[in-house]
Amino acid sequence: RKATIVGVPMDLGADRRGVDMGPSVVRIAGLSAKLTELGYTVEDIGNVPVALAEMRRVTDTDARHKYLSEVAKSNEILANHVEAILEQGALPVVLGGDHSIAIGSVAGIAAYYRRRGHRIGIIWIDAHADINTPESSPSGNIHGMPLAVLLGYGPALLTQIGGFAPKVRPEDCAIIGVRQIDDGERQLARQLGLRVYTMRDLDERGMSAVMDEALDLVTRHTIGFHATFDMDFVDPYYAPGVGTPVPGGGTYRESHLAMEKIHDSGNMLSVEMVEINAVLDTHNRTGELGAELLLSALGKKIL
Ligand code: DIR
Ligand code: MN
Ligand code: MN
Ligand code: MN
Repeated sequence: RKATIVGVPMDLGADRRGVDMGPSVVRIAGLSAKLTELGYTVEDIGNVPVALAEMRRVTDTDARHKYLSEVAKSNEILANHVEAILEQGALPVVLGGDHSIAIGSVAGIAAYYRRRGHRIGIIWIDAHADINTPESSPSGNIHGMPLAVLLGYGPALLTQIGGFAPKVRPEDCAIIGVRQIDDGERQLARQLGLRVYTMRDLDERGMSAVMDEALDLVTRHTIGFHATFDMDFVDPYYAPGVGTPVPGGGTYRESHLAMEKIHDSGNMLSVEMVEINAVLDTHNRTGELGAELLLSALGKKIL
């Protein structure tokens, strides 16, 4: 088993700075060594280049999609890396950065499998639905838009990365943990018939049953799925280091269970950890949790 780590120090997709240190804090938590212990042959290819907000001479060109060209550029590079990792027979482990980087990760995975005649699915674990468009977004932050982009909605500069759109079909996606959603997102989710499992679903049915259903859904018509984990899914009590904390989130144990079930499904094609904000963390608590959760998704077991 080969796993290749790629970091994306991206914080242009969100308002609060500090998620650009996400790749570092997960590395510092010992991800690579722990994966080796698990039996993986690990390679770390470093970070994708990302522009700094401070590099901009002109102030924002369009407040509806802030830093669009910079976000697009890094995601194109990321997509190429992820595709190359798959071509080498390794499992991509992507470290964010804000959630806008899912655009590049999924573009790479979708391109690789599309060439081989397969559809891919997505398991999206998040307090938010991330299906805003520049028109519906109250913030103009691209980290609130990546799932819409992957479904084919949004600026062509993003939807057309890799030269094709959409990257996924709504019926092949499941969002888990939602507790904050904007009006436009609610509308689009309804219109597309997207499977959105809210915190209420988790409360009433439990993480285990919800994951069973979600995993079945995203693998029904696909070769497998990309797992993307926004750290703000986890309750701020366990994960204080996130840019947009929302109360009432998943527990430490629910979070691990989700990742363990993702592993046990045997259909995970790639995995991604995003939105860890080092500046807002207490010591490296959230960074360490990020590394641990990735390890669960990659097969770490108690027994
Ligand atoms: C909000 C927040 N829906 C937005 N989104 C966040 O700005 O579009 N996503 N925080 O992780
Ligand atoms: Mn997100
Ligand atoms: Mn979120
Ligand atoms: Mn986000």
